[in-house]
Amino acid sequence: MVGFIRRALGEIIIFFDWVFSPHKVERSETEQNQIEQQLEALTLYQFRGCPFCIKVRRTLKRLSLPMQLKDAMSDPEARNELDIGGGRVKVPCLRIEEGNGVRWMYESNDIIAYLEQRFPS
Ligand SMILES: N[C@@H](CCC(=O)N[C@@H](CS)C(=O)NCC(=O)O)C(=O)O
Repeated sequence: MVGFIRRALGEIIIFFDWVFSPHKVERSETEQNQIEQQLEALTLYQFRGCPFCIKVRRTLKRLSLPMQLKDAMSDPEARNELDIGGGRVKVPCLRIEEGNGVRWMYESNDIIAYLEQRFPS
């Protein structure tokens, strides 16, 4: 029953997210291509109906960041990667490949602050 209510709420939030979709930042083609190259080092682990994940996905949309998304609810491989790599199955989590390793960033507000600072609008 709790699961059903949670899923229903998730669908309602997804609907409102779709209705009130954020405006996208516009960049020159060159600038956008450079950003998309940098995005190859980033992956967002998330659940479709999780409100914190929807908040981060809205930021991705607003900042025009077509990042790879992995659904850690429906994709067992993604769930396992998150569990082993990040240390727990909690979403959203941003996987950041850096020069000397991989960083797993939890907490939607931290992820949003990181994206806004790295890809300013
Ligand atoms: N404060 C966290 C909350 C994230 C959160 O509660 N996510 C839920 C899904 S909506 C989750 O992953 N729960 C599993 C857990 O906490 O182990 C954020 O803002 O990212």
